[in-house]
Amino acid sequence: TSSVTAQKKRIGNETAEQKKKRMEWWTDARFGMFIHWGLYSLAARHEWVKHNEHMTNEQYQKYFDMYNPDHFDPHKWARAAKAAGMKYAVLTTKHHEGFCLFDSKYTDYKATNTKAKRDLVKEYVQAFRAEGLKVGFYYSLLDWHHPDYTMDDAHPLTQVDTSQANYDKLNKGRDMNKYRLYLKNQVRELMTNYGKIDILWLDWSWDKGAKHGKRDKDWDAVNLLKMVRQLQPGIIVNNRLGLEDYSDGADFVTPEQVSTKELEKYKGKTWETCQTFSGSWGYYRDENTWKTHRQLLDLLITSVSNGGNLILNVGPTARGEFDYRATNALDSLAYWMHANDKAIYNCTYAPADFKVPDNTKLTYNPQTKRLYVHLYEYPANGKLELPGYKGKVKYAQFLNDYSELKYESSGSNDLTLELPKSKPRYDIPVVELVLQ
Ligand code: FHN
Repeated sequence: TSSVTAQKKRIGNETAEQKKKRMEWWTDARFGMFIHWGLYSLAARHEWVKHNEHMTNEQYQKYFDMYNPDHFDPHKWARAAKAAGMKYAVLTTKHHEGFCLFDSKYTDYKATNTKAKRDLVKEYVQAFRAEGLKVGFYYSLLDWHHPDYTMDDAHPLTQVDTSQANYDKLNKGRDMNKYRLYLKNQVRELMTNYGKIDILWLDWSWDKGAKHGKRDKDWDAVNLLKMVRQLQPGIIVNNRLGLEDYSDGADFVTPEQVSTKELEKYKGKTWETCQTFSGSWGYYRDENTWKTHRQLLDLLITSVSNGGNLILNVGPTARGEFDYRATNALDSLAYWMHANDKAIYNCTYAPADFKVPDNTKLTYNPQTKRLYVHLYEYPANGKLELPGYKGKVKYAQFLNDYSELKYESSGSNDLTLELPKSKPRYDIPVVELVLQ
């Protein structure tokens, strides 16, 4: 059938079963940390600051000259991610600004040539592996610094004058073939020089029809992916190379900054939603649109209750630290995950025959046959109605302290769970049901 053909078309001819096995750790992990860190962290007003303020390379050079992350300690980052229950991390090795956090031999625009004089990617890999986390690399396909990257609709220099004449003037002397080779060489370095890499998060390609947008042919995407999979056979790759469907070798789709309601559309696919604590991915000093603890919990629970992953972003400061807002958010997640991580790891959406009780969301562990009822609202009358659950449950408890919860049948097919008057001290407490 066409899906088998498409499957066969996959790079390396991997079968669906083999792909499932390769991705098992990722699917079970459910929760990761995104880290956006670069020269834009000094500007401290969004990782697109070069675009937003139409800066030339010369105008942006001051951040390179000032870059000196004297408080950078990736072990602290790794410990914070681990405590928050994150099982993997993805660090920007190069964002659109073109600055490389790794010691690439193909450019001088790199951290080892700044006052840092360090291969920050190497230290990140070592620290996160030491804490038992899986390591991923984000790599920007776009490059607003490279002299051969031809103009697109996001390049800082095309924002004031979007005429074709300006594009042509700016592109004079630029050779996209040279940039394509640079891109391939750097991805090869990343896939070769840092040991086993678990995730490659490439970013991004325009939708079809964009006037000056770039897609798969610009990146030589199929050959790039072939090289990646040859160098790192177990690696998991996202879907932003501008290729079509899964047959291109992409492993998961990446709904970005979408609402929890929107996440319901992805049930049944292989997906990870990428989200920020605030609006910006890079450190933004004056941003005050920070998600509450409950909003972050809701993102995590809703992702898993629809069979997907959440990767939550931190934008470290130019000194290499998580600021107090990120630390507070991570600490609150750590408190909740310490008690309730069984309702996240190895979980997915509930079997269809379990109705969702009012003001709750469900996650389910198919291996242990445990159903988790996330109490978004705590019933004032101390009773949790479980419609149609009669005969399906053999034990109930709070997950946070394994304290038994009694229940009785309250109608032909329903159960009523007796809850204590005082709500457990979690923003969203979790009831664990052991199924028959
Ligand atoms: O333009 C980037 C953005 O800065 C950020 O890196 C996000 C993360 O998914 N990706 C692009 C926007 O989709």
